[in-house]
Amino acid sequence: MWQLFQFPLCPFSRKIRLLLSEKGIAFELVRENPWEGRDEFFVMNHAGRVPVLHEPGRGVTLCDSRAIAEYLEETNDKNPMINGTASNRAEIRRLVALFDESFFGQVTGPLLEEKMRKRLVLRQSPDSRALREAMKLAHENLYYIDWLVDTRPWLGGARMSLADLAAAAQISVADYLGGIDWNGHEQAASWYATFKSRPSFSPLLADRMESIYPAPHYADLDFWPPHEAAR
Ligand SMILES: N[C@@H](CCC(=O)N[C@@H](CS)C(=O)NCC(=O)O)C(=O)O
Repeated sequence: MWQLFQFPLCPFSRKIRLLLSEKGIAFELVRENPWEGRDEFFVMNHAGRVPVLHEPGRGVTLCDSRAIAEYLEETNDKNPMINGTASNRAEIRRLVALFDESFFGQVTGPLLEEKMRKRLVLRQSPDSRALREAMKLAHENLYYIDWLVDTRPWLGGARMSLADLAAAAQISVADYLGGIDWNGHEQAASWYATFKSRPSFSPLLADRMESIYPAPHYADLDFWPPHEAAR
């Protein structure tokens, strides 16, 4: 069986978890904290990063979430996630790059640094200015998702695709860390609510990172519209 080396708040690993589930591919999670720099892990992935997808029986080791996603698409026909015409597929890949690079660089990465790495690894307090900046940039990214949802059924086009999985993976981590304010983002929130209720998503919502507690609405399927009491 496939083994996915990951830790609960890694958005790139979450994207692969969603993809494996949507494709109905069996896998087990193996906990890896890349910051511990385990020698055996560096042998698997010279970059020392998760996710790594490993099949011990066949001796296959795949590194980097985009390489892994392409491999799974090429080797499994069920539920294609880089789908449609060549232009559609280019659009899906553009959005995956946008969420993996810009959203991660502006929002998820800084939130993980301030709220997870500083706490668990560096034993430092978060920098409130960096947190405010990440939340401000989260709003700007959510405005773009609002626009995408207004113009097409799914983020990448007519069908659900890897673009949705990449976006939902990043947002779910940012949301866990309290970095998402859904107010003013009705379209993005309704897209995320639909996504949140998919069976592939429930293991992510149940997952917890030790010592780091999720925002109160994180696992709530009815988080939108906000309840009266929470307004
Ligand atoms: N481009 C890589 C990024 C993976 C990545 O940045 N993983 C982070 C955790 S979310 C990591 O392992 N960081 C450890 C490090 O950079 O040393 C991918 O898509 O897989």
